[in-house]
Amino acid sequence: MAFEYAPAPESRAVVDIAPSYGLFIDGEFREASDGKVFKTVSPSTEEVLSEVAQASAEDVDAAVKAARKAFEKWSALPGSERAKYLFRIARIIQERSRELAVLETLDNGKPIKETRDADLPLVAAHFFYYAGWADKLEHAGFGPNPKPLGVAGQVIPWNFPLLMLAWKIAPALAAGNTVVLKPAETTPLSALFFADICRQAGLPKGVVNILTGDGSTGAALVGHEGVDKVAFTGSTAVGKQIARTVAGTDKKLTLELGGKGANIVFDDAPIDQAVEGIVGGIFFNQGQVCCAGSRLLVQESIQDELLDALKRRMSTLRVGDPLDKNTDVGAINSAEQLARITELADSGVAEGAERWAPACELPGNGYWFAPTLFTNVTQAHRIAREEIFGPVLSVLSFRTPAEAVAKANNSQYGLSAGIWTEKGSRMLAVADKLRAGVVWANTFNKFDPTSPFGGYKESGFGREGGRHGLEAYLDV
Ligand code: TAP
Repeated sequence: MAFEYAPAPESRAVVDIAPSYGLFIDGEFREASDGKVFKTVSPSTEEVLSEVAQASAEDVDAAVKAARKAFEKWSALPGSERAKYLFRIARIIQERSRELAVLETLDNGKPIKETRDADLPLVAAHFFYYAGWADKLEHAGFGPNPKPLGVAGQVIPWNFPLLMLAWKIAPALAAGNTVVLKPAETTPLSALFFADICRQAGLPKGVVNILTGDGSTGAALVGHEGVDKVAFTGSTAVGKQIARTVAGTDKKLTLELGGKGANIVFDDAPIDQAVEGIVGGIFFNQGQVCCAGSRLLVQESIQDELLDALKRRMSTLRVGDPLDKNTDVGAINSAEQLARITELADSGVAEGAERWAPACELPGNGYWFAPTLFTNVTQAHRIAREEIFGPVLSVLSFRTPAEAVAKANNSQYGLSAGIWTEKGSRMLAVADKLRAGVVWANTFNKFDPTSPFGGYKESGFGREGGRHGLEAYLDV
């Protein structure tokens, strides 16, 4: 199994995809204990990319045991030695970023422009950043002698497969933990490629284990008694289930869940800049972003002008082949996700909102949804309350800053928000009142490994990124 050479069609000749992949346990690729496999398809063509092992509870046990064994030596290494491995991994990611970008685009459906210019540089940056912390943990503000927790069980979603892996694995290893990670069922390939990078970097066996599988694999991992720390990113429903599993044990838990971010545009905002921010906020990664700016709150006096400009800009978005460097909006990750988006968008029409989308031809095969805008939206509408996780923007208006804050905070979620205004004082005053873990001002969807990320309310708890991100992996 593993990364044997497989001839690839011209369009994706940059990366070799083997016909089948095993689980990465204790530094080796191996078949699932019961021989089960599943297929991973390209959401833009529905072509089967590869067949991947489906980890059983027995495999989870083997991976956790391998991680436990590796923990003894890994945690005892001087931080400066762990840093060397992380720096090496970061450099290999940079060297192989073309392959990784194409692989991620094939398996996820997101535009190559994004994997190349956003995902991959951020992935490498996270490993570089946490490599820098590995020998400075006693200066991180958590006391003189912070200790790693042990084995981290990590479950990640499909929207940023490799970036979510980096958010989870880089701080865990820097802090001296070992890892068992389960990627999402629809996007297993870049995590397996990463396993190969771990081997290339000479990372000791068992420090990183990758288990492909479905929700049952995730549940077995989270519930395994040998896991000391659970880190989960995904839906609020599964997050709640995991919190129940972990309750009453001594496992440490961080949850990064859904969102319904408000992007607030005041009447003094630079309109063109705001339009770019709104488009990036909701159409980046087809809107399949937990911190997407999926609710546009616009001050009433500029609503018509802003919506005209926004519709003009949306009409220029290129939807289609994600491997085409000019594509702005790629494929939806799966048929299931497309069905969820379609159902919620239809509910918007049924509840009386007005739907608009630019004329655009969608490819025949694959899973596609045109960039869509809803006006006449009320706060009671499902499209204003529920996370759509797709390229669908709900527009609401407000008259005063107080009304904007009240509407922005009227959500079960509290992950992200954006403010567009020329006034610095208004930026600070509004940001202070927003119950959102991240507030961007005159920009949106900007990420940096040095800054903590996480939510309030049903968006979860704990912070990833920055110095705060270390705390989740240390006994402090
Ligand atoms: P989830 O079901 O939450 O999937 C996230 C991860 O958890 C995947 O690896 C999944 O495995 C795994 N998982 C599923 N059930 C589990 C369980 N009982 N115990 C442990 N792990 C489990 O998300 P989804 O179904 O892909 O998407 C559903 C909705 O969640 C989306 O429409 C979106 O609203 C939201 N979502 C939010 C985020 C973020 S970043 N906040 C990310 C993805 C999705 P499988 O992939 O094999 O099912």
